[in-house]
Amino acid sequence: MSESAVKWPSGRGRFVTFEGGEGTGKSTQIKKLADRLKAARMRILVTREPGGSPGAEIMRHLVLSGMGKLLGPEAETLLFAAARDDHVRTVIQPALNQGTWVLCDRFADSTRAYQGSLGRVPTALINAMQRVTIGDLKPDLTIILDLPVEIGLQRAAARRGSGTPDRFEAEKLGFHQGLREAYRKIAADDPARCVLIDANSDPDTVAGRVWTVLRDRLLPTPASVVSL
Ligand code: Z5A
Repeated sequence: MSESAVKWPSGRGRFVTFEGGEGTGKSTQIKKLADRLKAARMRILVTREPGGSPGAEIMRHLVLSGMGKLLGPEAETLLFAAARDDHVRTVIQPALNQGTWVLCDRFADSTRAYQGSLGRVPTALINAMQRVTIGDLKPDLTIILDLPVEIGLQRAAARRGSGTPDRFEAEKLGFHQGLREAYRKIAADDPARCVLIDANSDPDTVAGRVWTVLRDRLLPTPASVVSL
């Protein structure tokens, strides 16, 4: 089924998040998906976390520079939460209400994986902050890109060139292996929302896998498809 043959759902937009470890190809895949959806005349907003709104971009600078780490894991988690609160209220929710589909590079699962599983911030605190920042908002679909850690780190290093690794890229190999496991567990625990996708192929092959999942999960059943 090509996108030109799809009867697009109307009403509230759909919220799709992309998650995964370093260099798994989230930004690359979001761009490919956005281009494909825009070509089908869908209204699409591409955004990212931390960041995505003017206030949250300030927080992004703080946490990625490593300044948040100095405050300790709980306070660093609060910075991510404050950024998310602004992003959801000022950007994501208004777009969804207007019928725009939102594709977001990282969201609340990143806090569970990085600060929860790896940073050992208690789940109760993460849950409490999630209630405050996103309330009932839940992604309609979360694509989790899965890739052997060494390959992801090689890709991230090649992209960075001679630049300095950010606060998370600089963590040791064991951290990134733990991250991969944390994401696999998130996918296994919530199969209604999350799909784990093998990202160890060329970008177009991975994009094909992403498209198949989105089509099967979020587009109308074949009975309502318009044949052109
Ligand atoms: N963080 C957190 O701790 N808690 C939170 O709640 C949130 C975030 C929301 C944000 O970093 C950091 O914040 C993040 C977690 C933490 N950790 N770090 N670092 P960021 O926004 O600067 O970066 P990122 O989200 O981590 O992205 P990334 O992992 O660096 O990259 P990516 O988006 O997954 O990959 P990419 O940019 O699309 O591709 C990387 C390179 O590989 C690039 O040169 C591509 O051309 C290449 N590429 C992509 N796909 C392929 C394939 N299929 N084959 C070969 N090469 C490829």
